[in-house]
Amino acid sequence: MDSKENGVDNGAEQSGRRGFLSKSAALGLAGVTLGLVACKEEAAKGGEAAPQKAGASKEIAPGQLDEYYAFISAGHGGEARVLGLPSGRTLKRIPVFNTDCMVGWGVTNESKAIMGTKADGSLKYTTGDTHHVHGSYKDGTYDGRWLFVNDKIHSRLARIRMDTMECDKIVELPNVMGFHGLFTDKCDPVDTKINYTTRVFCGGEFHIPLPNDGRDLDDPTKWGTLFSCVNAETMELKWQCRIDGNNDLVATSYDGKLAASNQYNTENAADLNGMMAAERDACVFFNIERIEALVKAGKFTTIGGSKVPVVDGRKAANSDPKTAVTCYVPVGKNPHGVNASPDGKYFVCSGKLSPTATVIELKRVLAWFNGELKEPRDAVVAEPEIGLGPLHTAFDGKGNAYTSLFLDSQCVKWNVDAAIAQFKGDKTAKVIIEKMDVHYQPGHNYSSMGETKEADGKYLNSGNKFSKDRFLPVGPLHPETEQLIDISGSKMHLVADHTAYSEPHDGIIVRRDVVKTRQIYNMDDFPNAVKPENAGIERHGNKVHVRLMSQAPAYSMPIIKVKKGDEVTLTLTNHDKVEDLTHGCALPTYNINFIVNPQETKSVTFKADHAGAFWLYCTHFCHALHLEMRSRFLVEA
Ligand code: K7E
Ligand code: CUA
Ligand code: CA
Repeated sequence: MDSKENGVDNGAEQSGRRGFLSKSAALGLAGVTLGLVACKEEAAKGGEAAPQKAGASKEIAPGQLDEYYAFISAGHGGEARVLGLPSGRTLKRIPVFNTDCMVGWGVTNESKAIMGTKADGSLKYTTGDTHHVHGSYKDGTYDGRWLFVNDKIHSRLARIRMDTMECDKIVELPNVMGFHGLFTDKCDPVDTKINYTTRVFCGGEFHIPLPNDGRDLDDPTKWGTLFSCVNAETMELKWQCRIDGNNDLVATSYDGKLAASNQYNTENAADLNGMMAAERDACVFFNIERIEALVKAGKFTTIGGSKVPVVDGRKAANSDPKTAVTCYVPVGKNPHGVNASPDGKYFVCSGKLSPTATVIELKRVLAWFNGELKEPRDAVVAEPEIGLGPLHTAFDGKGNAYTSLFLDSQCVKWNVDAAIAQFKGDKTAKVIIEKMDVHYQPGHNYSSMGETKEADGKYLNSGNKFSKDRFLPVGPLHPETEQLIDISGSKMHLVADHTAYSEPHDGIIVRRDVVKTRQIYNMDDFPNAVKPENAGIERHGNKVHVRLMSQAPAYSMPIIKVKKGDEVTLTLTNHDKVEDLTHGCALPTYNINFIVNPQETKSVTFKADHAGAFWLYCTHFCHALHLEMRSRFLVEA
């Protein structure tokens, strides 16, 4: 077996690849690297020295189940994905903002109603760009109820039920463009009995005219960005807060009092050079209790046709800390990423164009809001130099942070307490514990249960933006890599490379016992369920309702007859009760294909605009007589 075959890189080959990579990165990012401050940290290249076992101890043998679920975004594929970890097996792809003909997402009436339609019934959008997936919380950890995921393109928030792992609601944010960062709250800021998620915070990244109706096109200085709060239960907008600068990622505190977003464009600039002008940018904190008090007191405006209350969080309106709703804490240049430590004490903001991570103590931010801290910057308790191009930070629950270094193609493990001691002047503090090479150019990383109080320090996933030659080539576009790193011991070690089809951003790793899925649906949850008493064909003028049932290996009607020109609604209820006994329903030349799971009902509406005989058939293998499961759909001329 050569070195490549057993998945272990030899050093020479690896350094060759890395050399090529760093050269291409420097070229591609010429403008950006100019802005980089040299990193003084001369940490050893821990990764090459670290033992890279082939992962035998982590192998999930056939028939064995994984320890964790990973719920990840699929970037501009528009869906969410479910993996088993540590195996990296893809368990499910959940269509959200994309269309998917396997399940019929974007095909059925039910999915179209969730996705949103135009007046003619066609889909309003068929594209999406998911970046962030976060779960709902109870008592500081996942409650297994919901996942939330953003669409950056059309500024939509979607909710996924974790029991069925299907999207059940989507809302479009008004007066926002480039909805990027997203995080659920973990507690109510006032009522501590509400120790579970009731809000979802959404950061708007791009400045736009407010409202965006053709005004101010030539004057970007008048444009603005909003931070939005959505009711997690109803998925309706609660309020928005207008800010100076922009929002990027979002984090929330465990006590529910604070949410924050890192800002790389405090300059309010409209071009690249302008956005890199300032030496420092900021992390903007939102005082949730005060914002909601203003809304309650009617101290808000609205924008354009939107009725959503908009509170003013700009600096000019918030100079007095005791009444301010926002606090802008200066951090390193053009930061990317803000993450909450599992002990509830700190947010960490990475520098991106500064080789630093900024540690902000939440207690001090609250002190600033009480008028007890002189400057917002005084909330910073550490700012270690950790490497080039720091982006996102994960935690192990043992006091260590793991930050992805995009330009260095590394993951750096550092100690938060040591960083704080160093910031206070302790020159002996050993902040950097280990640097490990990842392949290559990591974006997000995330650890097992790392965004909860139950962070267990077992696994870290590094979502790498380039795989280069880690995998067989598949044409000009390569798959990306998800690298699973065992962080349970004193040294990190690489457990596995998983491919990720373009392109991975954020995700969460959830203990499997948290997730409780349904075995079958409940027929009564579908008001349009077809039962023996209403099955058949009903006609009102040229509107025809075909009510069909499935039970392996047959549909309830062998012949379905309609007339050319009819508007046909076909509703199908699956009467099979056995777990996983799903049927499909495809209608050739009519562009219809969807599935119905056990006890589930779906419907489609279409115009029977061409005559002929069409075999309506089952697409999902269900029975020995699956191929025979078909009915004649006859359209009379
Ligand atoms: Cu990919 Cu979270 Cu959109 Cu960073 S963001 S990588
Ligand atoms: Cu029913 Cu295949
Ligand atoms: Ca900037």
